[in-house]
This record gives sequence, C-alpha cells and structure tokens, in this order.
Amino acid sequence: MGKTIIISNRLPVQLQISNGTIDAIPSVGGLATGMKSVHSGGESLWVGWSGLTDEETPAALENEIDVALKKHGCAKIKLTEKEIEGFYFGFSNRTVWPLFHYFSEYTEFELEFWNTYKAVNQKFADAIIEKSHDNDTIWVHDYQLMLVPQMVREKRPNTSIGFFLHIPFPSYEIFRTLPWREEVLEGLLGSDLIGFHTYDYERHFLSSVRRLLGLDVSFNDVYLENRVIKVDSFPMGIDYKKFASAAKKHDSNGKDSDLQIKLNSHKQSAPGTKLILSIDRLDYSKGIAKRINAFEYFLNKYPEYKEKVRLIILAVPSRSNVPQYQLLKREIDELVGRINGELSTVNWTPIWYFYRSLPFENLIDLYTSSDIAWLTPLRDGMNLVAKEYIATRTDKTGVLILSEMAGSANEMNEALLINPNNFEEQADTLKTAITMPEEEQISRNTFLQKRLERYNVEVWANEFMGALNRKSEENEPFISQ
Ligand code: GDG
Repeated sequence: MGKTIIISNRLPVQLQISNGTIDAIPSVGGLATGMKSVHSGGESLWVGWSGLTDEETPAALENEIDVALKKHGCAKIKLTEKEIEGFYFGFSNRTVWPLFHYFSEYTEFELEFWNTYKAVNQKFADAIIEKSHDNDTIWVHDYQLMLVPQMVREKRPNTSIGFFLHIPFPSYEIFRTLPWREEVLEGLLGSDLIGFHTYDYERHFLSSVRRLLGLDVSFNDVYLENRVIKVDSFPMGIDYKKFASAAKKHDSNGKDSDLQIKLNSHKQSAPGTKLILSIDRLDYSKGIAKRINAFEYFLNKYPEYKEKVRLIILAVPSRSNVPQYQLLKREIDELVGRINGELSTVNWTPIWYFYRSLPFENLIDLYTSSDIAWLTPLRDGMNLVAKEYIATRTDKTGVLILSEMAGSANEMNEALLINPNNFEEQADTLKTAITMPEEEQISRNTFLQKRLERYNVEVWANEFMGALNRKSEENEPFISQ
C-alpha cells in the first residue's frame, strides 16, 4: 500500500514572508477546514499552490519555503501571475464557478482562460506524476482541477485516482452551454471514483455524461472500454468534536475576547434581544445582498421586532480581483449603510457588519452567542457553516434557518428550510425562529447534533477512500488484461 496524495488548488497553509522569515498560516475555507483532520492524521502528501506567485517568491528563499511546507506534509506547485490570472481568476472563477452555481449571466467563455486552465492542470498533473508511484492513491479536489484525473491517468494507467467536487454539478441544460463541455467530462472520467455532495449533483453529472459523450451509464457506473467508473454522493461533514469542544471550553474558561465582551454587553443592555448570525465568504452565490433586503422586509412586515433583533453579518473577503465580487462588495456596503442609516435609533443598530476573516475563537464566540443562524445561499455545494453552528450549541438551543439551495439542507431537515428568493416566507420564518419555544429548539437540535456527530469529516474522508480502494480493486482485472 502506497501513500495518499491529496491535490487541491490551494495548500492548507498560507505562506507569509517578512524580514526573511517564513510563516505558514492555516487557510480559511471549506476544504482546508474539512480535510485538516485527515491530512494531519496519516502518511500523506498534499500538493497545491502556496498562494505566492513566482514573482512574489524571493529566489533566495525557495529552499526555505520547501522546508517550511514539508513540515506540514505539503509540496508546492509554482505558478506565475499570468497563470493565476487565467486559470484561477479566469476559467475557475469567471467561467466554472458562476456556471456551476447557475449564474449564467456572470459566466464568461474566454478561449484564453480555457487554454491557461488546461496548461495549469497539466502542470499539476506533471507534478503528481513525478511525486507518485503506481501503488499510491491520488485524491484530486474540486473545480479548479477537473482535467487532472485524465492527465495523470495517461501516464499512470494503474494508479488509483479519486475526484471530489465541492461545488454543485449543474443540470445538463446549464452544463451543455460550456464550449469545452466534452473535455471537462473526459478529464473527470480519468478517475476511478467521482464524488459529489448530493445525489442530485451525481444525477446531473451522469445525465451529462450520457447525453454529451453517449457513454453507457448503469445506476451509478459509467462504462468505458477498459474501465468502469463509479459515481457516488458523499455529503461532507465537519470536525464535530473540534467545534463542540471549543464551544464547551468557551463556556467554562471565563476569559472573554473583546468580541465576546461586546456580545455580552449587548445582551445585558438589551435583555431579550435576539442575535441573528450569518457567516459566508463574500460571494454572490451566498445570497448576502438578498438576505439584507429580506431583513429589511421582515422589519417592515413585523415592526414590533425593531430594537428587538440584530443581524450580524460576517463576510469573509474572497476573490476580490474578480469584478463581480467588487460590485457585490459595493452593493453590500451600500445596503448596510442605507438600512442602518434609516432604521438605527440611539439604542439600536439593526446590522453589525464585519468584512474580514476572524480567528477561530471569535467564530466560536459568534456561533455560541447567536440565537439564530440565518444562511441563505442561492446555490451552495454543501455549506459547512450550517453544520458548525449546530455543533457549537452545547445546551442544544438555537435555531437554524437554512436555504433549500444548500447541499446541507438534504441532511438537515430539522432546520427551518426556506427559499432564499421568497421574502414573505423568510419574514414569517424569522418570526417563527424568534418565538420558537426552547423545548422545540432542543428537540430539533438533538437530532441534528446526533447526525452531525456520526457523519463527521473523518467518516466522510474514510468513506470516500474506502470506496476508492474498492473501485480500484474491481478495475484491476481490466488493467491486467
Ligand atoms: C466550498 C463550497 C462546501 C468562514 N469564515 C471564517 C471561517 N470560516 C470557515 C467556516 C467554514 C468555512 O470557512 C466555509 O465553508 P462553507 O462550506 O460554508 O463555504 P465555502 O468556503 O464556499 O466552501 C461549499 C465547501 O467548499 C466544502 O466542500 O460546503 O458549498 O462552496 O468551515 O468555519 N473560519 C475562520 N474565520 C472566519 O472568519 N477561522
């Protein structure tokens, strides 16, 4: 049995160079957070981009950087500014991301983006071919690297390759609009196992494979001439223990952060006021601007809740080089400014808005202090924040309002599920959440917590790896023929 090689666009650490010294700082984001426990647990190598372009990397520090990364079980792919522009900000985030999240109007089909995406995928594939042996297991992550499985397969026909997509796979009617749709499907089919968060994404993928490539598909198997590829759903979990025990420690240690002091003083000065929390990367797929509009709608429909509720928005900066994200940032700034300007009183600001990434401890402060979590993505592969909020509710109180368009809604039926485009429904649901009796909150969260604890991120990774190993064994007879 060889080693496991994890491959993703970004490494799970971020390099910072100051005064000739190098710091490796853990990254924010679903994948980094989710895979951490898997990567630190066993014998594995994580290959990805370090976050610094070639132009930003001092040649004299190349070796030190490699040593610093090696300590974290990581190896870097070198990318130039131009490559990042076309591959990451271009094809990944101006073509695939909007298209796969059903934002066709934001999707750009640029040949140059596509050519750079292909070239960079080849770079990743070449690095893996160089660092791996035939008996290693390769796990490729996400939409930036959809061509890698096929590229690796060409040189290493016997290696076990798995691919997991962290974002939705769209319906055939959307996917077919991509000019390079066949190449993307063929790239993915280089894998032995292709995983999605939900059964719907899996079905959409199989439908595209059948209709665009004309391949035989039976249940969740795709038949090629010499291989059978398994397609399945693996809903990603969280590191439940980490969040639950951080919340327990937080309740008992008595040392409050500045943010916690502020949250406590809010509770003391306005007893009975409900805190409503939302946490997302600043991304149009997360429905932040619509949520703010829906909050205003709620306050107009139920004015008795003015001064009785406060919405906390934590928007984490993301992809600020992409024009659509800059526009969204401006829209949110203006909306928050206008609503706070119009509705604030001497004692009350309706919205607290943070545009930054907060340390983990502050995230726990927010989760544990908020009576309601309100997450309204217009499309979301999974949404881990919903799961993390529930995991931190040590006394089992708290209400989760969650968009039906998040993959996690499939497993979180006890949450209050809403359509993020329906303001009427959201206003009524906010009222239901605010007035929900404690016993009902506890009963709903008891079910949710049990499920999240059982299907944690370790189980997710093990189930994927187990299925990949079984699939590769099944494919062996084909290979030796
Ligand atoms: C993609 C898919 C899918 C957020 N703010 C801070 C912070 N976070 C952490 C959260 C959570 C993660 O970032 C966000 O994960 P999500 O799942 O909500 O969203 P994406 O980043 O869009 O992730 C998504 C995911 O991949 C996994 O497959 O669920 O659908 O879009 O873990 O805790 N962490 C810290 N400070 C912050 O300010 N420390």
